[in-house]
Amino acid sequence: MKRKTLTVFSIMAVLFLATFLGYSAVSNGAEIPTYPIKGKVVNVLGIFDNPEGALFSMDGQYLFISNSALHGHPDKPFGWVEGGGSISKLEVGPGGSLKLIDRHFIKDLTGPLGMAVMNVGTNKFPRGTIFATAGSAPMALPDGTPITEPERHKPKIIAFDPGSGNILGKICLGATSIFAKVSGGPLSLVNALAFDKAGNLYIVDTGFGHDTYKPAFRYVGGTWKIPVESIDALAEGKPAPSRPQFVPNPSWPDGVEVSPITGEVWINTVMPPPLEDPYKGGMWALRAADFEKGVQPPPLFTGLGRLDGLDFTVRGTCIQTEIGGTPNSVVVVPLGGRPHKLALEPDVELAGPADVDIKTLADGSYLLVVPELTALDPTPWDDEITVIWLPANFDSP
Ligand SMILES: [Ca+2]
Ligand SMILES: [Ca+2]
Ligand SMILES: [Ca+2]
Repeated sequence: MKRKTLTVFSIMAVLFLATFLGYSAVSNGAEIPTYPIKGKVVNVLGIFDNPEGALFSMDGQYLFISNSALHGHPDKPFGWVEGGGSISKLEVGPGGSLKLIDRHFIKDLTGPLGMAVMNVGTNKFPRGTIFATAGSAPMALPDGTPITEPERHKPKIIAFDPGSGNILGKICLGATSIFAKVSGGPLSLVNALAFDKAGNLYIVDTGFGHDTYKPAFRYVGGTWKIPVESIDALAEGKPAPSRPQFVPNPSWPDGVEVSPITGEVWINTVMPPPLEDPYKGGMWALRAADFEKGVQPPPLFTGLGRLDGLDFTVRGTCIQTEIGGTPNSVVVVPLGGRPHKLALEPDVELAGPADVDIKTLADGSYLLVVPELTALDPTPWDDEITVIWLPANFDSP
């Protein structure tokens, strides 16, 4: 199985290598126990371009993969190719088999990353509409040249019909948006999305790349909550009936997901080298009161390395990825429990595990999809996703 050597989210390969050695003692998680149940690798599909996000449709019949389209020049600064990204649509078969429907189902995006399914309908968006992040910093030309004009920075959320691919609306997160008024600057690297049961939308902004622009814009990273009653108005460029709420997090948050059991909004941090994260890869659980106050509670866990996307099983087990380890890993946090590493069978190497998604099968077992961002890999359209099957007793071994 072909695997890549440079797999991570770094500004420059040299900085990465210099920093990597220093972090590995923390992030390889020697002290993190192995989860008692293994994940069975049932499919590896290498037809993507730096896949960052995976998302099943609401009915589980289709899988969407965001091709983040990093440029492939390790000697140049990290950057998403402006307009080079896309979202692929696949049909999900029995046992985790996948059939490509359309590699460029949604196209001409810049740095599409995390996605989420809207689970309640609004006037504008039917239930099942897919929301995806786009327009993130730092941007580059296909040859890796950084894009430095701030007016080209257009962070946004797009909403599309999973059947037709029609774009149903966009929420602007840029310099003229309500978000910039609330936090003090536009969103920078819009990394992941999640909905809670009521349909409120959560966004994490990693806060990486804003200083590529000349001049750099003012930036404050963290977690956003868009109240459900404001989604349609924001997508129509109208004043929101309820303002977006913001909880700053200076530690480069990457993933967000809502626990189906506790309703807590979990986020994690990725610590992109050479930046310093005081928590060295932390996890937080935010509640409604935290968003009302705009203050982050103490972390649940720290020192987990460079965490990327996360998801929950329907029974409340959190599954996330760690993208800076030797090797990279999948991290399991049982409901009310401590982090563990997931052993895989066969023991494949993950080439940059990013924003995962989980589908529950009819017998209660799960399919976990791990897209593998292969940063600064010079060959597009051969990057992999790995599909992992987890048995029905996975949550209660
Ligand atoms: Ca991510
Ligand atoms: Ca996710
Ligand atoms: Ca490649």
